[in-house]
Amino acid sequence: MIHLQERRGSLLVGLALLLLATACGGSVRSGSQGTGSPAASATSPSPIDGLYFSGHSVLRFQKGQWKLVAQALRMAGTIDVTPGRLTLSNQAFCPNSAGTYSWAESGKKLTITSLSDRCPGRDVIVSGSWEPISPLSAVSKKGDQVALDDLLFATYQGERDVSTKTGTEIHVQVKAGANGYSFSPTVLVGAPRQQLQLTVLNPVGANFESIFHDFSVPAEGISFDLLPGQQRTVTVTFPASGSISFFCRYHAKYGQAGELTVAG
Ligand SMILES: [Cu+2]
Repeated sequence: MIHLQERRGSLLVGLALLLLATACGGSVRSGSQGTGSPAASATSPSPIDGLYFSGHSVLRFQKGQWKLVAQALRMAGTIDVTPGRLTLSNQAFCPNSAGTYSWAESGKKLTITSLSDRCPGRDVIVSGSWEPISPLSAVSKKGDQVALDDLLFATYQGERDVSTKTGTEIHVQVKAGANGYSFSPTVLVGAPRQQLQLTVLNPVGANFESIFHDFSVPAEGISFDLLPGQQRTVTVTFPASGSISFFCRYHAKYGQAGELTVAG
């Protein structure tokens, strides 16, 4: 179920991460990066505005802004789009290094090709074929690959309203078949600032592959491994509004991610 293309994508992303870290003279941070200072004109929609998925990364163009999430790497800045030409600029890592690309649409597929980019490694991640991906929504179905609020991607396995509960259980699992890596459920819906005793279980049995996983909530400093059959209970706190993501740090690149979200 781990396709060759996914492995190649992971290697490319890893290489780009290394290049970017080297260029910046520091480590690659997992936190959200600034979006720079958008120009006054950088607020209008472009013909390629939308959410795209490469198989390992999610890219969003929206009203003059771009944001790309590839595993732990988050990049964002402003875009200028003209027919066939795309310019990325004002990225926090590379504030003075614009990248110029050509773009073409075929059906719903967007192909981006690097022409010139002085930000080392960025062209490796941005260039290629991008398919549309839907954001997580009320119409998401089990098995769908969806983009979470923070642009991690996840294989959706349902949501659970825990707003009146003190605790619940979630599985970090690999089921046989395509898109087998997931959390079940993928979304926990709670009340603002609610605390929840969350038991994370790595299930074993005929329907699951027995491998070890991790449970990470970077926003809350949580990260621990789980051997097959092991479980651990941890207190998580819902945000005041919106969502925070959790994922398995080993398999987020295969869609093993989810979110704690506050309704409304
Ligand atoms: Cu995992």
